[in-house]
Amino acid sequence: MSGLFITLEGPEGAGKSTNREFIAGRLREVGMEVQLTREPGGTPLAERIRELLLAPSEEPMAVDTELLLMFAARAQHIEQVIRPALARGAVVLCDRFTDATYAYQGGGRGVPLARIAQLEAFVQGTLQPDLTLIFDLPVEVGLARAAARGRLDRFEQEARGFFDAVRQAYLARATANPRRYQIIDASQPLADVQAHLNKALPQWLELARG
Ligand code: T5A
Repeated sequence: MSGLFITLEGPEGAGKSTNREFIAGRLREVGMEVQLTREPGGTPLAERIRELLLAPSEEPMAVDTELLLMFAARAQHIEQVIRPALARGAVVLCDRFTDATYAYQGGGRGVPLARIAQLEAFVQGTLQPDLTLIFDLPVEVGLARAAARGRLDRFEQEARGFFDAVRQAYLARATANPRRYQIIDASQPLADVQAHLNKALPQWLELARG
């Protein structure tokens, strides 16, 4: 594979979607082909799985069901979108990927990390992001931003402690592998976040290309 696989991560309302567009713009300006995508989702079938995952429902979703649906959607997304885009040399810019599973299902729901690692190996083989940007901010700031948009999805309805655990899980992964992760202070005004991205992006891309 000759492309570059970049993932955007972080707790709720961190600004991933907003900054995904910004980063895509910068990369296209320098002539790169960018495949914008997201998880759960990214293909019509995976987007249907996303709907199942996010819709509030009277029947509680078992933790293992949630975990397996995340990886089912991911398997479809990898085969239909991610691998073909990387094979043609594109930059894949993906809003959430397996780090979110470690953070939400691992940190938030308490799924043993070894179980997630088994599914990760099964579904991804050796596929891993080259660069992961973690948009980090205090939980209450992110939840306020998400709430300002209106109706909350199934995850956004979780208790505060869940999101604290999600945030800590992301930070622990970044600390354990500083080469792949860059942490961005997403509590700053958007203009400051984007000025930082603009400045640091060329250097991060160079690092990611190894
Ligand atoms: N999930 C996902 C799992 O549990 N396991 C997994 O394996 C995967 C892949 C859906 C959910 O699925 C879970 C995690 C999620 O709960 P999602 O829809 O991608 O995933 O996640 P959300 O976090 O819900 O997406 P959001 O849209 O809420 O967050 P974003 O994309 O980080 O934030 P964004 O860009 O939409 O911004 C939110 C608001 O804040 C404003 C924006 O204008 C927008 O209104 N904003 C700022 N305001 C002030 N200052 C800034 N710096 C701002 N940046 C953005």
